[in-house]
Formats: sequence, C-alpha cells, structure tokens
Amino acid sequence: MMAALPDKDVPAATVSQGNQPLPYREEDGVKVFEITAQPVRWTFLDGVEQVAWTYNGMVPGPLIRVTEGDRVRFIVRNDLPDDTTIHWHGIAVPNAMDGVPDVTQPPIAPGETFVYEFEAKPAGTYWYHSHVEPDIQIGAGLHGAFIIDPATPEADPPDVDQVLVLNEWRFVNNQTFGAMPMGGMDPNYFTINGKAFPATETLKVKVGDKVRLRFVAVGQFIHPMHLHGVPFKIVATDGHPVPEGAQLTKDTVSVAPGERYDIEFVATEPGVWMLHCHISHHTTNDGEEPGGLMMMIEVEA
Ligand SMILES: [Cu+2]
Repeated sequence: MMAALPDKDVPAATVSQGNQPLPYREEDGVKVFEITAQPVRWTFLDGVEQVAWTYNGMVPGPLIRVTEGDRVRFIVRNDLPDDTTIHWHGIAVPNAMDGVPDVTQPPIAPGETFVYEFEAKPAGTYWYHSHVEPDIQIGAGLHGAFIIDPATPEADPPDVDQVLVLNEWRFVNNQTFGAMPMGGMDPNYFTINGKAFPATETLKVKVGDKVRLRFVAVGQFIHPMHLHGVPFKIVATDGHPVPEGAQLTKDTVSVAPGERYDIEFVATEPGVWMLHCHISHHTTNDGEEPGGLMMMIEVEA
C-alpha cells in the first residue's frame, strides 16, 4: 500500500471553487503567470474535506486561457513536501519546456522555482499536470485546464463554454491516497471540477443556446459521459478540431485518461437535464448513490 499524503499542518483552502481564471501580467509582450504547487484541505462536498495537492490552492488548478501565438511564461514555485514539475499536455512546446523530470529538466525541489516559457500553440483544449510520481501527484490535484483560443476569433462562438475536469480520489480514514487501478487502491470519490455530486455546479443555460463542454480526464479511469435530453456532436478531440463532415453525433462519449473531448449541442428542451458518467460506481460517494460524476444542466425557457 502506498502511503497517505502528509496531513500535518495543511491549511484549509481559501477558495471554494477550482478552475478559476489564472490572472497574468504583461512584461515586454509576454504574459507572465505565477503558479504555486501547494497542499490544502479541499472541500469535495459537504462533510468531505481532505488533503489535496493543488496549483494555487484550488482543485482543479486555475484555468489558463490565452490566444494562439501568445508568448507565455509560468513562474512555478514548489511548496510541496516533494519534488514536482509541470508538463503542458498536448501543447507544442520546445523540448526543454516539456516538464519531464531528469529528461528535459531536473525536478523542482521543495522551496525551489522553475520558469517555463513558450509560444501558446496550437489552438484547442489542453491541460497541465505534474510529471513527477504522476500516479500520485496528478490525481491528488496537480492538474488544470489550458485553453488556447484561435488567433482568428471563431465565426460562431458558443453561448456557453464550460470546462469539465473529471477525476477520482481515494479517501480512507480522513487521509488521501493515490487512486489507481490496482488491488486495494480503487477510488471511492469522483469529481467534476473538484466537486462530487450534489456539490457539483449546475450549469444554467437558455433555450436556443449553443453549449460547448470541454471534457478533460485527468485521472486513471475512463468515464463514459452521458447527456440526457439532446444528442451532441464531438467537435474536437485532444484539442484538434474535427472536420464538420466527420463529427459524430452521440449521447455518450468515453473520455479516457489524458484525453479531451469538446462536445456541442443546442439546448432545445427546457428542464433540468442530467449529465453523468455511465459507470455506476463513478456516481457514488464512498459507496452511496447518488454522488460523484453527476451534474445538472438547467435549461431555462
Ligand atoms: Cu466514470
């Protein structure tokens, strides 16, 4: 059995929602972001507050959103009790910026800082995550979404554009362990944007809205995400647009570890529609239904 994450003197998170836009400053035409890897106690749902290893104290880490061609710099500080790095999953970075410890850089030791800099490309839905002990660190919270908008704005942008980060957790006796597909280490909590149902956000949209959902599976399990009410089209896979004639119309899309799927639909039917993983174990909280990977989409007439 792997050890639990250390829980001594870990402060409570000071924010309650993850995936918040990461602010930046401009220096000589470069967008400069600051990221600190740090442990916090995160509230996954009422009564379930557990240690997570986070970027900037939130689960998932802050949303990075820039435009294709932007020069971006990330000043990454490690306040974890363990080495770490950041890998920019799917983004075309120079080799030295790829974040693989002992291959492209030395790991960032506790208390140290490393600076990543590259041109943001190509446009699409990407993510960033630790590449040190990934079986523990990524699932424990060291992950976030990274959206690169096209340099030429979209002709018909969606009315609602939402990132949905899917992850699994293993909490036993108030301690956080790595959740992984091996004997005895199965997850018992499942989250969308760092919250387990009923704490997941309800997405509010209006009849006629074009809705884009960007799924990012950051853990080690596949999640067949099923939308009630209307079918959707898969418009991008792993950040790359799907040509219109090749877009599948589906009601369930399986998002495997590391993958991104951007789906779109027009909300034509008023009501409260469920979006959930179709592996029923994944819609439980420590064995109790309902929970986990479920959320509501409220379509207003
Ligand atoms: Cu699932």
